[in-house]
Amino acid sequence: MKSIKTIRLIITLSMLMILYSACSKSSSGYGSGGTGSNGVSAANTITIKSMAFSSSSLSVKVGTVIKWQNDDGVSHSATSDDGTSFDLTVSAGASVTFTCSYAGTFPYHCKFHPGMTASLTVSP
Ligand SMILES: [Cu+2]
Repeated sequence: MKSIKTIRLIITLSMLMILYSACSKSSSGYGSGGTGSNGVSAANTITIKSMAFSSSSLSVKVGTVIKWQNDDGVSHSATSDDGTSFDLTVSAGASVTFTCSYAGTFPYHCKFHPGMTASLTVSP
């Protein structure tokens, strides 16, 4: 039983890696160690607090590392509306950094709370 679960997990992870092949998720922290910046500037950090993304509209250049920081007590996600560009779960109190490898405008939402929406614009 345990091995089936493990295999399922591996398959799920493989699928996620395929999904994320265009853009790359680089790390996630499980934040007891304070608010480490991971080298990401405040300007490129999107804070999730009180069920909202702030800022709700971020513009960066290709190759910029951005970070979603979840200051709420529940998990959120940053999920691109196109369903393919990114789908990052950000656990309560944790952060996820992300490097987008191509230009575009990416409206996104939280898949757990569809009322939470924002937009990421990546320019060449
Ligand atoms: Cu949410």
